[in-house]
Amino acid sequence: MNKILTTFVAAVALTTSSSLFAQTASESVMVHDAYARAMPPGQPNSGAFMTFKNSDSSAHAVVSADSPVSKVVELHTHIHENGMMMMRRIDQIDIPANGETVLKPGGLHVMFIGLKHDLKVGQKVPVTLTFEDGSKQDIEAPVRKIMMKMNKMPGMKGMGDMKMHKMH
Ligand SMILES: [Cu+2]
Repeated sequence: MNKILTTFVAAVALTTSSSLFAQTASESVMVHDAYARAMPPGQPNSGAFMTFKNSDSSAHAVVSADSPVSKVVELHTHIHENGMMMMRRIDQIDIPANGETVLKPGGLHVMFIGLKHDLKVGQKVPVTLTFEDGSKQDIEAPVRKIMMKMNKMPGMKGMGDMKMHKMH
């Protein structure tokens, strides 16, 4: 019995000290420069942006995001279609091996749909990211004002929808 225990302890020590054992995706991916977009009062939707840095020799992916700030949270990208810029829901955001993926306005983003309250500068939006292996990472995205040349993007469909859904 004692010998079995000793062997077990030795095996655990070996396992934890061995770099051969793969880390979870959430341990391999660092999240930098997270921020959420401040929106005028009454806007139902917003988004968060950040940079994922993967220190692993395997690719990883964020497969979902959650936040108490809105009813629904989705992973989105922007696509150009017939000269229009439109948002599309995607199943996952890939982060290449030893590489990075940047979420930014006009590109990949975490979409908050049905905000439960206005996002004001200075607030912090908690976001839980779930990776492809089921591991999770909690981050906080400070709310920032983002200047976008919306008037120069006539086909910014998502933004048009946001205005139509004004609540007051
Ligand atoms: Cu979106």
